[in-house]
Amino acid sequence: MKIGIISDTHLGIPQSPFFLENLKNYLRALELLKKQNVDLIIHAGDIFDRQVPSFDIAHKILETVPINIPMFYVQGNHDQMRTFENNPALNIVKEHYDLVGTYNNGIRIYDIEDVRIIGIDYIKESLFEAQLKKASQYKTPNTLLIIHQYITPYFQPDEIPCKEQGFPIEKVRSYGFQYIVNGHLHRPIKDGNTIVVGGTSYTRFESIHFIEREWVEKKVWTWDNGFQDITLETTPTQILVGDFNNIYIYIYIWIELLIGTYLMKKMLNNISSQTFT
Ligand SMILES: [Mn+2]
Repeated sequence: MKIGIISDTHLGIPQSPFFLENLKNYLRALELLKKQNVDLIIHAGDIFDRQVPSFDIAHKILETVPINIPMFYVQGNHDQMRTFENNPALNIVKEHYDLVGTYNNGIRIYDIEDVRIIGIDYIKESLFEAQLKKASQYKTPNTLLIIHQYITPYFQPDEIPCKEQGFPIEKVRSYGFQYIVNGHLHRPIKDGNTIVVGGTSYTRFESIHFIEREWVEKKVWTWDNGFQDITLETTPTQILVGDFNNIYIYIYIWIELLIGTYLMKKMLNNISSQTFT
C-alpha cells in the first residue's frame, strides 16, 4: 500500500503569474502520484490560496483538475475561510473529490489497511499542543500525523513576518506518533521519520524561503513504511521580493489581488485540463 503526499498547492492564487503555474504544478504533482499507483493522496493543507476565494473559481479549478484517488486533507491557514460557516473550502473539496476521514473531537482520522492517518487542521500555536494531546489518544503503532504548523527548527521565526514563535519538533515527537508530516512551510525537508512536504506552488512568501534567492526545489512524496521524495519539474517563475514593512507593498498587493481575480475568471473560462498536458 502506497500513499502520495502533497501540500500547499495554493490554487486560485489571484496574483499573476503564480495562478497558472500553480495550477500546472498541481496537475503535474497529481500525474506523478498517479504514476506511482498510490492508493491515497494526503494533502497537508492550503489547497486554496484565499480564505475568502471566489467560489466559482474554486469549483472550476477542482473540475479542471480531477482526481480519482481518495484524498485525506487537513485545512491550512489559507483555506480555513473563517469568515464563513461550515468551512466552505472543505465542502467544495468534498463536492469534487473523494474526501476521506472523519472528525472525532476535532481530529480528522482515517484508517487504510494497518495504517492510521490522523490530521490536525491549522490552529493558532497557543492551542496546538492541546490538539496534539487529543490526537495522541487516537494513535496506533503505525500512525502518520498530518499537521500544518510553524515547526522549528524547519521554520525560523525571523524567516517570514509572523506572530508565532514556532513549535519545536521534539515536542511533537514526544507524543509518540511514528511518522510526522508537516505542511505550511514551502521548503521540502526530510528529517528521519518527519517530513516537511514543501509546496508545489509559487507564492510571494516563497522568495523569503530562498537561500540566496535560489529556486526552491519542489517535491511530492510517497510513503510506504518510509518517505520517498520525487522531484517535481516546474517552470521557475519571476517572484517579486517585497519589503513587508513597507505600506506601499500592501497597497500594491491589494491592487494586484483585484486585477488578478478579474484575470483569473477570464482565464478559467478558456482553460481545461487539456491546457496542461
Ligand atoms: Mn499555510
